[in-house]
Amino acid sequence: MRDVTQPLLFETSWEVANKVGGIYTVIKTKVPVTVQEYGDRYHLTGPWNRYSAPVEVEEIEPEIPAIKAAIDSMTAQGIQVLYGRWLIDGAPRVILFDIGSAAHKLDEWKGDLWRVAGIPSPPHDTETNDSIIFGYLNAWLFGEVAKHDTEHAIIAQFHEWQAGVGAVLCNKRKIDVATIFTTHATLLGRYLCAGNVDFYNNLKHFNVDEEAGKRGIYHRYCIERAAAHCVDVFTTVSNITAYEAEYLLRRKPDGVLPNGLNVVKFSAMHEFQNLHQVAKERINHFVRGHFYGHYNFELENTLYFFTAGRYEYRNKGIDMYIESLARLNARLKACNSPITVVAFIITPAKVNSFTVETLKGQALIKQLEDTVQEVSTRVGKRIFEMAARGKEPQLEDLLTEQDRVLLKRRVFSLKRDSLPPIVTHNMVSDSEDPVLSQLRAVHLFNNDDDRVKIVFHPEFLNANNPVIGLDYEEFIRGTHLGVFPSYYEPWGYTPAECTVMGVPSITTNLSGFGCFMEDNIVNPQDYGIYIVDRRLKSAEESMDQLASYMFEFCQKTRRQRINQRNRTERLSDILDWKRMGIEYMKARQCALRRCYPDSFDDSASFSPYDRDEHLKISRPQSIPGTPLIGADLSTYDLAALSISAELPGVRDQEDEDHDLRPPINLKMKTP
Ligand code: U2F
Ligand code: UDP
Ligand code: G6P
Repeated sequence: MRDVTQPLLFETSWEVANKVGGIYTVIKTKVPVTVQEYGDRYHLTGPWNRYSAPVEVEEIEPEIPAIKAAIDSMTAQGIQVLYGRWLIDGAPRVILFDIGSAAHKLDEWKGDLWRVAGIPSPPHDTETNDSIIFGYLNAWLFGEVAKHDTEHAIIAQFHEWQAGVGAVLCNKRKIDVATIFTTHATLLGRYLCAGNVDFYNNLKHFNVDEEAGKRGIYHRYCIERAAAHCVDVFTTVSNITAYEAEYLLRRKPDGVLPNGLNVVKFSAMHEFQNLHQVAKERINHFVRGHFYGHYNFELENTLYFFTAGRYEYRNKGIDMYIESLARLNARLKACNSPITVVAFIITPAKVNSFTVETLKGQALIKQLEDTVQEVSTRVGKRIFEMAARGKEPQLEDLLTEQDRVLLKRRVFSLKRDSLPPIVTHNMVSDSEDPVLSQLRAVHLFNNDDDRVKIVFHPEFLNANNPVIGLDYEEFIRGTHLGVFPSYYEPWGYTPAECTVMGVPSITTNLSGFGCFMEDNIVNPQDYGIYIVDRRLKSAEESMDQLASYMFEFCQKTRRQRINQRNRTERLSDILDWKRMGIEYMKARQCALRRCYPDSFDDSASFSPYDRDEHLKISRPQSIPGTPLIGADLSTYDLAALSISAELPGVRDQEDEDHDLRPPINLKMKTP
């Protein structure tokens, strides 16, 4: 009987040491807590990306005999395998396969996949071909490990359909491993939502095979669905995706594994506020250059909003963001607001390069800055010289004629006939681009009297960028509000990332993150998490709600914004893997019990997903009026009043009133 107390753990994904998308963030940030639990018994398997592996992975010799034997047997048959440490926090061991080195097996494996699982594979879908090879290599590895190590229990967790073939084969070949399949979205969900489909209302009625076929993804869909059905434990990243998977993949997930983050806490509590100020100054610098000639607004009264993510125009809610910005613009104008909003859209589109106008703006502002620097140095010297001679400096003595001319020239060069550009790059298809088309339709052109200005940066940010020279993380810190009104979003890292950096954000009740916050906090809005209702409201009403949230945010004083950032940042703990990782532990336990029932006494009755209690985070103590106000006291279990050090709700120095009561969490009575 295998030892279930010291299992070996394998996690398999196309994004191990290979950045493609959000799953890379999931796996990479989760490593430290998993290594802490499993140590050397933890391995990740992925594709050997020859381009990134040299910087991501340090090659070492495998120490566990069964793993060494498994790799040796594969390399003996010509498969190239890299065994090493992934150079990230936690330094986990990785096993990377060179997919090309097994390409000669592709046809044989495709035939086999059809025979054993009835999964077809058309000839020219490279991504699917790679997934098939990857799946067969994983199954090969696990089969060998299970053969050479009969002492330990083995768990294999597969992420997303690209790793699905391995899960199917473990089942078909009856390899003695406990299996988990975790999907981070469903293929059909993503495709259906991107089209103009009323997805959530029709979820129960789609003819899934037909819809997959119409979109040319039937074979991929087969892999995803087979994987979901072949494993001991099937999971997704949020309740909303679990609901979707139940209908589209026809298996109700056993559990939900929400995505966490590796939260870095500063020892000085207000360090993140200081970082906001520093990063905002850098954005200010960009804005002065970008809006040259029309820079008629006060940066002290300017707020930075942004949306970011992959360019899925409808799924990410960029359409709703733009429409609501137009409404916000109208409202701010109507009330003569002193506030200007600069709204950024950061999403990679097909581009050629920065526009000349964009580069020119930054160059001009730099020139002006240099000139002012030179002139002020000279002025300083003159003041000093005069003062040293006992003469009180007079204003008119300070600027020479030459300085005046120089400054005049610089100021003159800042005049321009055109409006400040909307987009920073030359787009490959300017006239058809959905963002640009909609901005034109709603007339957001960066006119002087517009209170909402737009900057569309159709490329992800990085610090070497000559225009906004900031990393994405630094950029987020400098902004005031992240806006992510997604229609299809299994989790949504972007608002979660804002939260841990203390930046308030707007999300929706169609995103995994939004639902998670709604589930865990009594009133998320108090903590700077605004949730737009896209489920029960019409699109029109949702846009109005979004515009109202943004408008309300514009009414806040600086002090209120600082206060709100503190509250937002306090939510970090609930997004930390130290807490979120617990759901992964439950899934593994469940898989072990289902795979090796004889090793457990209580397997039949055990269910890790029975939650006996569900604590919500109460309203912040600084909100006048605790959750008791207006609440029906009879629904609370007052005997269970508990003081918690772990959950937020803790007051902060910056909070406006000076109520120093400890945080109280009310447990709901079980009905
Ligand atoms: C789901 O997201 P996915 O991983 O399926 O989304 P992808 O299209 O694969 O990846 C988006 C990622 O691409 C990255 C960026 C994102 O993490 O960091 N990226 C980049 O860094 N640079 C580029 O030039 C292009 C892309 C799901 F839809 C989400 O809701 C979940 O949060 C996620 C994780 O569970 O899985
Ligand atoms: N992101 C980035 N650079 C940018 C903008 C976004 O690296 O300039 C990243 C961001 O940090 C986040 C990811 O893109 O991790 C988006 O993930 P999300 O879960 O929101 O959506 P997904 O793209 O995975 O569907
Ligand atoms: C941080 C800094 C403060 C600064 C404030 C600006 O809190 O620590 O010094 O005044 O940010 O906030 P704002 O919301 O106006 O960017």
